[in-house]
Amino acid sequence: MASQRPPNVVLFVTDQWRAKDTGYCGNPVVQTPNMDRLAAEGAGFTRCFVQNPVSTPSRASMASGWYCHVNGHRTMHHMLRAHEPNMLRYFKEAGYHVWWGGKNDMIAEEAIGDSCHDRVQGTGGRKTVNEGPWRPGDRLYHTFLWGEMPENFGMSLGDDYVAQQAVEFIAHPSAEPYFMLINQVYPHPPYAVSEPFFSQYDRAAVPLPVRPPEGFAGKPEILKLIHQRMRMDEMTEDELREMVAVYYGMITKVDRNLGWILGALKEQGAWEHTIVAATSDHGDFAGDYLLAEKNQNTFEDVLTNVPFAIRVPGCRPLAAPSEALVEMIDLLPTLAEACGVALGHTHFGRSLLPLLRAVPCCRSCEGRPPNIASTSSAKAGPWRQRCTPMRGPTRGRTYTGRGWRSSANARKSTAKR
Ligand SMILES: [Ca+2]
Repeated sequence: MASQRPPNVVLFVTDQWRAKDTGYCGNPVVQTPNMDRLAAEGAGFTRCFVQNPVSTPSRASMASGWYCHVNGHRTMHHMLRAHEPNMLRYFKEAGYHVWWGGKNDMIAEEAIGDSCHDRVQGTGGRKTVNEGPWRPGDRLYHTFLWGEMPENFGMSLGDDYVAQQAVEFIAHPSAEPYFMLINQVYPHPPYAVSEPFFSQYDRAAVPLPVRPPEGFAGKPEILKLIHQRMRMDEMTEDELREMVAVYYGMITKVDRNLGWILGALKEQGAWEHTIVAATSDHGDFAGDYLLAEKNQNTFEDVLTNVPFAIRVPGCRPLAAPSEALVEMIDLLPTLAEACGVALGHTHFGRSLLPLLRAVPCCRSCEGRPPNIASTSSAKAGPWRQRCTPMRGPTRGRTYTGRGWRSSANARKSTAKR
């Protein structure tokens, strides 16, 4: 019956966009009208944290609901394999048409065929490598600050191609409900963007990056060493502002592409039966602590706190952005619950639907503000101890790392490790 048709899902994932440089999170300078609109029409979270500051561990966690250490997804080289659970395959096996555009960094080659129907990758334009203005030995060579690029800049063209292909699919969708993963590379460094985004921001109006503590006291030694190698302390104030302004331009460009997707869903009449979520796999230093890019296993907030907005049809918009602590591993159980997709493995995320529906998330929350959640992160807020975590499925098969078991035994086994 048509009324029982599950909603479509559109998941828009950028690369290296941090929460502090998002309009709805309170940044008064950067222009992110489409992310802000999604947050206003649904829910925007200001304290969403990813599980790792680099792509593959973060994306593997997003797709599996596992923390990085659960099954060895700690580095860029260990993607989700065929015997491991992943978000795309769950939806495919549930009858969804799965469209996946853009970069991977998530699912091993052996499992891609089982995880999607359509695989669209960005093409065209010049290649990124060696397009920068600096050569080895130049003072700014390691800073990733490239500045203005031509319109046919490869990274930029690839994003646009994927977003336009997504728009095309939305205009000519599958007969089945669809699940779209739209990956974008921006605002991943190099800090490089074409007009009009390059000149969009007044260099005098963007904030100066946060300075590191004296001697990097209290910070991992590796950050100080990377800082020295990047020669970031040789950058002038004008160059640091230039880095921020270009990074903002890249953010506004990828937000423009999100706008294409939101517009297509509304134009095609799909808005009211499509869940839309937009986020990033991790953040970026963008000059903070006199660092650029990101670094594995350094958990600064600028790297782990990402924008996250989601709209679920039928849920009323939140009155304001939510300060609830949420994690990227919460995405899988949220989408699964909203779409009636059963998850058959032990995972560590928690559905956000109670927050989106503005109802108490557990008995302990009764009478509390509805946008307060509990999670297991060190960033837990004041309500952490008040909420009883309701993690993972309590029935069906459970994945233990050694295979599938019935849930009761498996949960006991997992707990011992
Ligand atoms: Ca990334």
